[in-house]
Order: sequence, then C-alpha cells, then structure tokens
Amino acid sequence: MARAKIALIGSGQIGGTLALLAGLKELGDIVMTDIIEGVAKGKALDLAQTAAVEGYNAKLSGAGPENYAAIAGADVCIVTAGVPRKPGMSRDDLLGINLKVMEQVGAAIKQHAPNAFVICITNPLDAMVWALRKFTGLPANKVVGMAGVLDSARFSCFLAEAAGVSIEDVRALTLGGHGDDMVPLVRYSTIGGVPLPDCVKLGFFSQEQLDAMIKRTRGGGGEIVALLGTGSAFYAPAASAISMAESYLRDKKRMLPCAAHLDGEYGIKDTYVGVSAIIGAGGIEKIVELALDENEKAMFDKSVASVQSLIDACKKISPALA
Ligand code: A3D
Repeated sequence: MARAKIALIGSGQIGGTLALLAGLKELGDIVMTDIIEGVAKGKALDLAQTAAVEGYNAKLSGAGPENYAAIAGADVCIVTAGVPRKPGMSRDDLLGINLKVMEQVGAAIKQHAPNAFVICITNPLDAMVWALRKFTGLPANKVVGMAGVLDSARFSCFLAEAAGVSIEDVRALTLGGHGDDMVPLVRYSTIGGVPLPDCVKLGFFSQEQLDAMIKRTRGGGGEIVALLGTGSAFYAPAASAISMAESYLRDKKRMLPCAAHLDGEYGIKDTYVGVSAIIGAGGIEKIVELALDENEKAMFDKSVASVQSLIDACKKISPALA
C-alpha cells in the first residue's frame, strides 16, 4: 500500500514541529509549503537529514505558495498558514489577516487535495476552520479544527502537577470555542478514573486550586505568548494536531475534543465549536453530545456566542461566506 501523504500548509513554528512528529511517527511522506518558499524547503531538507539519525522512513519536500500543486493528492492537510499573536493581542485580533489566508489556502485544497482530511490550527480557530471549510467546499466531516486536545492537555498538565499524580492517569476535557471563555468540564475530567469534584473531596487539591487551574487553562495560550515574547506555543499545538491526524490515518477512532461542524447538536447550526468527536477513517465519524448541566450549558452557550460573533465578522469581511 502506498504511503500516506501529509501536506503541511504553513511551515513556521508549528509546521516545523508537525513535520518532525509526523516523521518520527512514520505517518507518511510530508510536503511542506509556505508563503516563504525557503522556509518550507529549508525545514524539509533539515528534517530529511534528521531522518538519517532518527531512522524514520518519510520523504520530505518543500514548496512555495505559487506551487500549491505540491499538495496534490494529500491524504491529510494541516493548516497553520497565517500569523500568530504577539504579546497583548487576542486571538480575535488575527481575524482579518488570517481570513484572507484561509481563502487562498482553501482554494488550493479545493483544487489540489479535495479528498484530504483537513485539520486547521490557524487562529482565531473556530471562525477560521468554519471559513476554511466554506472556501474548500469539502464535506463537514472532512474539515476539523484543533484546539480542544491542546486546551485539555494544558488542563491535564496543571492537574497532574497539583495532584502529584502521573500525567498518564489524568484525562481532562475542555469544550467550547478556543478563546478565554472555553469550557473546562470538571465532571468529565478524571484522575485515575476519579472525577475532579471527587478529587477535591479526596484532598488532591482544594476547590480554590481547581478554580485557579481552570482560569490558568483558559489563559494558557496567553501565558506562553507572554513568556516567549514573540510568537505563540508550538510544541503542544503540533503534538495535538498529530494525534488527530494519526487517528484518521490509522482509523484509531479516538474520541477527542475538536472544533467540529455542528448541524443541530446542542441546538446549534452551521457553527464550528469544540465538542467531543470520534475521528476515524471516515473523518469526523460521530459527534458525541454530552449531557451538560445548567451551569456547563450556560458556559458553553456563552463560548458559542463568542464564536458566532467572529463568524459573523468573517461574513461581513468576505461576501463569499455570507
Ligand atoms: P508562524 O511560525 O508564524 O508560522 C506561520 C507560517 O505561515 C509562516 O511561516 C508564514 O510564512 C506562513 N504563511 C502565511 N501565509 C501563508 C500562505 N498564504 N500560504 C502558506 N503559508 C503562509 O506561526 P505558528 O506556526 O506559531 O502558528 C500558526 C498559527 O497557529 C497562528 O495563526 C497561531 O495563532 C495558531 N495557533 C493556534 C493554536 C490553537 O490551539 C488553535 C495554538 C497555537 C497557535
């Protein structure tokens, strides 16, 4: 059977890490593209040489945006093209510039890789994946956004540290939009199978500490932006997207929180927002609608409203989306 082809559209900080992880996991051959051709070609060459040391079998090549044809026939496209935020910026400040990038990238995917499973990472995530899907014209089950795996990973990291428990045994779940009003779900997050409210009762950490970890998760991206001084997080975002690509390519049917297209789930239509979904060879094979209590539903609805206002802004900027 031929090797899978993975197209990375955007070869910056996340794109380079995606290529390294995809190579190490031998997910397939990798084509890197970027508006700065030398960046894609240079990183691809560097990573092709890394294969000699690490011993992974993957062909790596790079191309510029005038040669988007290089993504032809890709099984998976991972989109990071655009700009990241700088300290003091919100993800929403990126909307105007990144929407134009989504239009260009969407047209390229539509023309060259219409059968791909597309994972969008570009911010503001939920609105960008919604627009990208429109620009590609692909079925909704083949276009997904990465955010929930990352937000949940951040929450897991803080929980493991506070509880003094191996991160292997922490399973956190964060739904909603990828903004400061995302929804970490304590009832659906567990340590060694124990839901977080019971972990508080067991004395793993106090309610105040748990509340502080929820707040830190919501601001998790901004914390790293402020520390880095330039650019935003890239290792964990790349690892998160690779877990989604792997579930698709290996038909693992992992149930992961992702920005998926809602068509009536949670009473919401034609919006992308973070929900639990099963990813297998069929793309987004199922959206799992969780029973949210009143408080969780109110937080989720607030987050959805934020996403919706960004989608409305996209429609105003780009008449093709209206
Ligand atoms: P960066 O290192 O700047 O890489 C982006 C790359 O995109 C650059 O190399 C650009 O040259 C390239 N690019 C710009 N326009 C085009 C185009 N039209 N075609 C091809 N390439 C293009 O940024 P990064 O890798 O750190 O982040 C990429 C995106 O991911 C940003 O929008 C971030 O805000 C976003 N991000 C999202 C998350 C989520 O959890 C959703 C987390 C972290 C970053």
